[in-house]
Amino acid sequence: LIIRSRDPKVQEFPFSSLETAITSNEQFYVRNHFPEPIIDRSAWELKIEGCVDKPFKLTYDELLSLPQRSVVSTLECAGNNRVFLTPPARGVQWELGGAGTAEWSGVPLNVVLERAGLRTGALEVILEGADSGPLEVEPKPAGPVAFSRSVPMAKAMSDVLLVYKMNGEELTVSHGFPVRAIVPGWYAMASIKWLTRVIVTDKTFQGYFQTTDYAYWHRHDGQIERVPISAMLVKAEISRPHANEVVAAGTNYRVFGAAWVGESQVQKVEFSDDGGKSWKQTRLLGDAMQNAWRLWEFEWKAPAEKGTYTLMARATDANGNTQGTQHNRDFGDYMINHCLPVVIEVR
Ligand SMILES: Nc1nc2c(c(=O)[nH]1)N[C@H]1C(S)=C(S)[C@@H](COP(=O)(O)O)O[C@H]1N2
Ligand SMILES: [Mo]
Repeated sequence: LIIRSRDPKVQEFPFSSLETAITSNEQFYVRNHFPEPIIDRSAWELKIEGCVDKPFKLTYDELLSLPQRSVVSTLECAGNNRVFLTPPARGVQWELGGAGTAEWSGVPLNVVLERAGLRTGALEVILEGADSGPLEVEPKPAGPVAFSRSVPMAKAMSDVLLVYKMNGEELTVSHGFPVRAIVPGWYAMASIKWLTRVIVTDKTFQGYFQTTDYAYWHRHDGQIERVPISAMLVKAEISRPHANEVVAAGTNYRVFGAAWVGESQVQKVEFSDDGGKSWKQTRLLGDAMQNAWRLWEFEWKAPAEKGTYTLMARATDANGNTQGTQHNRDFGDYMINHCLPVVIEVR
C-alpha cells in the first residue's frame, strides 16, 4: 500500500496491481481521520437509542448470534482521484487506489432497528464510531468530535449491514474492529468503522462530516442546497497500462481495469487512446453486480507511430449516466468522476 499519511493512517491501494475483483484484506486501502481506537471485543457494546420504543445494548456475542448476511460491495473514498484535479486541491492526494472491493458479512441493520421498535417520525439513522478528535474548523467545537454520518430510514432498512467479517476474516483494527457499518453503494465515508452507537433521529442530522465535510452543492430549480454525499457516481479506472508506462509500438496490449457505480450496475465501459476523441467498447468480465466493481479488458493494438498517448476509460450505468469530461465544481474536491487521463509512451 502507498502511505498517504501516518497520523491519521491513510494508505492507498496501488491500482496498477489490480488482478481480481475481490481486494485482499492486506491490499485494502485505509482512510482514518483520527487515531485508531483499540477496542476489546468483550468490552464492546453497540447502543441502539433515540427515536425508538425500546433502546437496548448489544454485546459482540449477541451480535454474532443474530441473522447474518454477506454482500460484495465496493468502498470508494469520496476523495478518490483527487490528484487529477486542477488546480490542485488540498486533502489526501489519492491517485486511483482510494477504493477496494470485499465481501462483507454481518447483521442487517433493519434487524436491530425492528427489535428496538421505530417510533413515528423516525427519519434517519446516525451511525457513530468510537474515534474522535479535534476539527480544523472555526469556530472550533468545544470538545472532540466523533466520526459519524447518517443514512435515511429507507436506506437503513434496506441493505445497511453491521459487519464483523471482511472476506471471511475478522475485521482488522484499521478496517473497524470489532464492528463497522457497510452502506452498500455509497461513498465510503458512510461506512462507519469502530461502530458504537446507532441513533434513530426525527431530524435531519447536521454533523460536521454530514454537512460541512463530505457534502456538496446541489443545484435544482434555480436553488442551491448543501447536500450530504451519498451514492457513488459511475466510474471506470484503467489499471494497466499505468501512467508513464512504456508500451512497444504496434504490439498487442491487454488494457485492464475496473468500473463501478453505487445503487446501480455498470452497463458498458469504453476505451479511448486519443484523449477522448474516439471510443471503443471494452469487454466486461464476470457478472453484473449491484454496488460492486466489475473488471473489464480491451485488446488494444498500440499505435505504430511512437509518441505520447492519452488513454481514457468511460463507464455508463444502467440508468444511462455516463462520465463527463470535466469535474463538476459544485462537488468541491469530492465525487471526482470525470474521465481520467492515463498518459503513456509508445516507443
Ligand atoms: N469511525 C470512522 N469510520 C470511518 C472513517 C473514520 O475515520 N472513522 N473514515 C471513513 C472514510 S472517509 C472512508 S473512505 C472509509 C475507509 O474505510 P477503510 O479504511 O476500511 O478502507 O471509512 C469511513 N469510516
Ligand atoms: Mo473517505
